[in-house]
Amino acid sequence: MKLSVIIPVYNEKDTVAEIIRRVSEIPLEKEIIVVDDGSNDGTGEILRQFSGKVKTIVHSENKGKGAAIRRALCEVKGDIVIIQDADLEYDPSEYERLLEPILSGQTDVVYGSRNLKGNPRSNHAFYFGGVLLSKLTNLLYGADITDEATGYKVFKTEVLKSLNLRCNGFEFCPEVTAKVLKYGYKIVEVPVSYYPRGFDEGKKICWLDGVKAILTLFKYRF
Ligand SMILES: Nc1nc2c(ncn2[C@@H]2O[C@H](COP(=O)(O)OP(=O)(O)O)[C@@H](O)[C@H]2O)c(=O)[nH]1
Ligand SMILES: [Mg+2]
Repeated sequence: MKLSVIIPVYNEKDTVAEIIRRVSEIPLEKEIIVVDDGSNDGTGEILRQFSGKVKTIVHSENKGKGAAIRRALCEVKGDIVIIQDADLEYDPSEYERLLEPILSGQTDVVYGSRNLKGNPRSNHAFYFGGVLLSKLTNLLYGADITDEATGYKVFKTEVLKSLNLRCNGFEFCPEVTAKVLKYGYKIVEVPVSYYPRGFDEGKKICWLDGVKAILTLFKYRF
């Protein structure tokens, strides 16, 4: 079993080297695919230090997280894909637990839920926005998940490739969730740790992405 770690990156000069180091240390057979999505803060220079160790794809201009993941997916050679954000909000030492339900044949899709253990919360808007998105997902798709917007999403490669993803931005999450459920796959959640960062630390997602997420969940339902 080979794991493909996709890391979408946009202007993360303070954290990208550390997250690549942490992912590299995980004792699993894996490839790391980084997509530098038009960064202009020096992230590109940092990534050059890792040439040979990670596969780096460079977008000359910023296209969005969804576009970056779709581009990386064309290069994936592993059997299982995990999406890894380039900040330090999630902890790669939890990969083994995240992979277990797929490796044991229980499911094809795993989400790491931040709400199944006592994690610090990001600000109220993010936290309650996330709860709302999860409840709406459950209502529209008959699912039973607690963290739709989690960064830790794990898929059998063939499943992710079959979803025909179209989105460019942060709608990646609701699009992938909607299609996975619509096509009848079960999402198994595993509790994960969460170390929320603020806008001053480079967080890019904003309230408008929450509105787009709601619209995206409706769009693929009907
Ligand atoms: N490729 C790409 N990645 C992005 C973009 N915006 C944010 N990201 C990455 O997506 C991840 C999550 O971003 P973040 O702002 O922390 O949002 P959150 O973790 O989903 O709340 C980080 O790794 C960012 O570098 C973008 O425009 N393009
Ligand atoms: Mg983040």
